[in-house]
Amino acid sequence: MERTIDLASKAVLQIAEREGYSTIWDRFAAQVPQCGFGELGTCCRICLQGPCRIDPFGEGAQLGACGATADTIVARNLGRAIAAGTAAHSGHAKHLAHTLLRSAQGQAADYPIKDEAKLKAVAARLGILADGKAIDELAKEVAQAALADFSEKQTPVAWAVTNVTQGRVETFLKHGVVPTGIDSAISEVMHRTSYGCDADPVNLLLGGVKCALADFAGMHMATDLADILFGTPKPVVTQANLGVLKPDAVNIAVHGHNPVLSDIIAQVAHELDQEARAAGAPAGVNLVGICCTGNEVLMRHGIPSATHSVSQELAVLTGALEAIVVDYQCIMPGLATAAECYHTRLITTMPIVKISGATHIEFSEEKARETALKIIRQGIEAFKQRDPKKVNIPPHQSTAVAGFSTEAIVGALSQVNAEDPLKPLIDNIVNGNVLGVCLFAGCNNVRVPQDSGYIAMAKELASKNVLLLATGCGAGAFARQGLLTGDATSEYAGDGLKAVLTAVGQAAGLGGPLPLVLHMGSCVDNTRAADVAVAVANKLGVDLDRLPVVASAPEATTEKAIAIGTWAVAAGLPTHVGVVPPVLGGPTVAKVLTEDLKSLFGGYFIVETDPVTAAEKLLGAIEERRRGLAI
Ligand code: BF8
Ligand code: SF4
Repeated sequence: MERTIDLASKAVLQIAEREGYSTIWDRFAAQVPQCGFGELGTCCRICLQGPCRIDPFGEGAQLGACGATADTIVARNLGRAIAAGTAAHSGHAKHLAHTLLRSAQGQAADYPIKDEAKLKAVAARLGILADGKAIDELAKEVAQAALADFSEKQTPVAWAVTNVTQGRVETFLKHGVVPTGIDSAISEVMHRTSYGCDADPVNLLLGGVKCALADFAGMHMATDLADILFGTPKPVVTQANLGVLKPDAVNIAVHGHNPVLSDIIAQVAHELDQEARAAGAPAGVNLVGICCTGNEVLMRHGIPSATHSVSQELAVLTGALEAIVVDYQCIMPGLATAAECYHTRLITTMPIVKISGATHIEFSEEKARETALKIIRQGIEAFKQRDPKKVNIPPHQSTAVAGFSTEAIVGALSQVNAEDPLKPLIDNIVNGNVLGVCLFAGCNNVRVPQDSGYIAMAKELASKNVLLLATGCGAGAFARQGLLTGDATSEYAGDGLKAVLTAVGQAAGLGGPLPLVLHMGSCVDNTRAADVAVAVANKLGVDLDRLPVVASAPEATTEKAIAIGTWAVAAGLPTHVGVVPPVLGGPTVAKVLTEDLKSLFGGYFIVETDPVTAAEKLLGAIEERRRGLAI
């Protein structure tokens, strides 16, 4: 199977092959064929009597030792994946809530409140009165409200129910899936899936939905608090792909998720340009991003994106990366092995993420600047050990226009209609210039030729006038492949979509169309897309499950992606997954996810590995929604 469609990745993979370095693709090949029970989701290791496995052909065991059915095992495994994804996203949010609290209490001088307007907007949404309060006092109350959302309480998780339509809240209440604490929702899944508890697959799945709504809350909180502390993104122009590494600079990559580390590094990196020059790098320090923390600094500072997800090791294999600085999530342990072959320093920074072979420099908000400078100096030191003969930076890079927060999109639309910014979007959806909206989210996956799913689907949907939004490593794929540009709009958009993107782009002063795909940020920023949908639904006076809005994760990988997909379905969206999740061994579970959830929430999963067929199925879902609205 082809490994990637990305030219830069192909070039570096050739070097890896020549030099005998293994990458994720080689290690994956060594795993094939993978365990059929695991692929179907019917392996249970929940108690010490296991592993128990259910024979998919009906000839061997049909029950686990305790009597658990295939559906129970599959539903429990899925629930635990959602809980893990929720723990990751909301752990990130909790971290930011503590940072905001410290900032408000004067204990984190490097983290001033950057966006007071966002702070006030979030406070207002939570019902916290701003009148006459000092900014720090308001920030403290918002941080405390955020932290209060984690524990079990009498009231729903505020970040879950204040960010959706009233209709959704009623639907969630009706089905008993409103979380009353983010951590307690995770804990409840762990409890109900433990030995000898919930054995009803549908009840288990509803428990998973409740946890996924806690995931939505945590993600939204992470975005809100990051905007308050670091600023709400505005359109920026930058570059993407491995070609952003510079032969004559100290190249430092930030990788992981939380801007609490990467934003400070972005703020101070150029203070050490002189030291880098003195070490022999005339171009100074060159900061680049990988994965979602890369998206965070790309959105707010225009820091170029080197790569994402499945190809992260390739940044090291260019031989030109001095340091790769990580916080948490999606950091492959294989990076340490790759770094050993070069002068690259892998630097871990969080107490919960240490990697054998890495250097650990613990990061704390109290000493943020100081630690950031120390980390950059590690890169400068490493530069002195760089072997010029091993440097192979592929020449590929693409221009990428990013920074489309909800506020930035509404801002661009308000240049067309200042009184009623959403009206131009809604009018164009109604008249069919814009057939519908598709949010692309999620990762790259070693099972799919890198970027191929995203690009094939986007071209197909855009040609049929579907407005495209993207986040996470999906946005990274579009950035690398040149789809975050006005030129891509001219080349691939259908006539209706092209006219709309051109009119808005010109009104917003871009001198040409908006990009074919609007980059809304990191994975937690999927909630920005949800905000746009909620605003449109409220304006139209219909609920989310009636909008011609769909979601797709063509190359999903992580437990976080499973949690996101589940809340997207609960929010009412037809949601495509391009990688078969481990649920097929549970026929009831598979049917509930792809069919029955529709009658409960309006949304449902579409599992389809062929991108063109997947695009056709999403177009069908959009058409069905349009017929429902009689447009
Ligand atoms: O949170 S898209 S591989 S980096 S999980 Fe990870 Fe997937 Fe990338 Fe960001 Ni999201
Ligand atoms: Fe087997 Fe039941 Fe234990 Fe799972 S919980 S490992 S199915 S005995």
